[in-house]
Amino acid sequence: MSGSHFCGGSLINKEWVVSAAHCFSSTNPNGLTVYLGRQTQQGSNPNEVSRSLDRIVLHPNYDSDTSDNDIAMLRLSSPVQFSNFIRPVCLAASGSVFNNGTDSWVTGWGNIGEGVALPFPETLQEVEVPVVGNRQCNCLNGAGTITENMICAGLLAGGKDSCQGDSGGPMVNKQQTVWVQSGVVSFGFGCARPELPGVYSRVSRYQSWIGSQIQSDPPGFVTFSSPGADGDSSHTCPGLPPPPPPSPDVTTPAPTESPSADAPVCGRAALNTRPAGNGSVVAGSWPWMVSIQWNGVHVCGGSLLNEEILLSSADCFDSSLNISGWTVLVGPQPQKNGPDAFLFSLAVANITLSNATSSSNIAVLQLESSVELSDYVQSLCMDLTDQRAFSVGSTCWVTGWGDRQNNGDLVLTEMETTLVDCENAASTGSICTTDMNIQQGDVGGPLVCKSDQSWFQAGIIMGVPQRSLTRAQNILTFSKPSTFSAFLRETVVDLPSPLTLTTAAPMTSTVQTTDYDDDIDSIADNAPPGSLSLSFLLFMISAFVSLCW
Ligand code: 4AZ
Repeated sequence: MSGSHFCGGSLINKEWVVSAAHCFSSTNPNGLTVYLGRQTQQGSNPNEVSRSLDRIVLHPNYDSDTSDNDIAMLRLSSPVQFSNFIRPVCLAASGSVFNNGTDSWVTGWGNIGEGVALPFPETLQEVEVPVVGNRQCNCLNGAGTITENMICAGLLAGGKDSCQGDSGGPMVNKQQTVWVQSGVVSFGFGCARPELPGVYSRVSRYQSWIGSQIQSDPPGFVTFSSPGADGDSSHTCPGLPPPPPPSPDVTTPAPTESPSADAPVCGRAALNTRPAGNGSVVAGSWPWMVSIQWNGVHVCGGSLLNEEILLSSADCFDSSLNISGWTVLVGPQPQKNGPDAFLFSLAVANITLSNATSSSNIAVLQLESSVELSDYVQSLCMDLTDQRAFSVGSTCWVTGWGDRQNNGDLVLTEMETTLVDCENAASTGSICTTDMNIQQGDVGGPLVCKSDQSWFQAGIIMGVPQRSLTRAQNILTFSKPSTFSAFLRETVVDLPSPLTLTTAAPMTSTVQTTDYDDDIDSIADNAPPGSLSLSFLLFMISAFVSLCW
């Protein structure tokens, strides 16, 4: 800003930079410049490119009092060309694990000691620091200061740290040949003091948010996995609840266990033991299914997208009805009836309908409060970019409370089906299956398919199918969630990610080791003064990467 460095940042694709929210006093991008390929703040930088900004996006839940969610995204005024000096970093995917002691590197142009500016010519500094587990970091910094959205690093002896002016810059960890960003420099009590590790925003918590801001050229998300058990889980501290009892067998964690503190993930159905026959359902098989009820009577199905938002069909909702009459029942217990048939009943805070003109519409319901995720309550994954490409011949499932000889009882049933060609030029945005007995009570519910261990919503039941008298075999048509991707990204900001290895877009199929053509850009951010007193997944990398290093 005005020719002065104020914060760091990291390039994540050709036009987006990640930085810290506290670096920006407003979202006005005017007057800021980002420098890429820069080494020194003074003198010449032959490999440098600069860009102005056209957008600053602060995390919607950034809390300047607690520094929770201290992350921002900056969109460059135009894309930069990559070079040997300018290249995007990979980002830690949701579900990444950084055990206590994980080797990390932080870079920046901040102070080299408390109140000690980086001397001329202000060359970029690097420091190597180990991760300090969240329990221990909370203990050291004061119980309650470190949230799940933060990750700490530093030496107990002090002497190495980030500092004022380093804010917004990256903390990275090398996994095989790939550098993965785990943190964004956020805060600390002083710099490099003994027993006060630096605090970073935990990048893996923001995969959905970051993805939701970027329309094309997705950044490279990579799951970082620390080997072995995390020593931090047994760290004891007076102000903290006691650590959980040790797992009976660390080599085979129970399948019901959450993968890491970086969850939630979507599409997990730990109790779904396919294959099973068509018919009534075992509890927990379809943990995202919700029953949407008007005055206590089931009207439509729906699918949970996160702890407080669900998806259904707009056909289920009439704007003349008072919202207080709707309830959503979550956590179906199919073998039970009556009041015990669901784990939770929640009121509806908001119903938002999409406004597509070329197709029927979907409804997004916001619940009055969040539900607690468990084996019986999970969110379903959404493939908003059609990257999963569920192909003709795949086996998928429809679940719902349609009346299929249930004598009026509310029974969740499941129907296996096969994806078929839609056979209709007007079917873009649709996905089709062989015939099933879909009833009014099923409308709003999902067509689900499994991909890479996770369940995805491949289609939405928009209405009761019209029976064709001219065809021997009916083909059922469902709307694809991707048809409504813009609407869903806007109304459901936090879409959890599947527990897979990466979500990077397949751009090229091999790791590039040769030079790229150049491209550049620059970044700037404004923050409090700071600086560094710095002193097996390879196969998937080859499958997905070219994009980050
Ligand atoms: C700062 O003021 C700052 N030791 C950044 C990082 C750290 C301390 C202060 C971590 O921007």
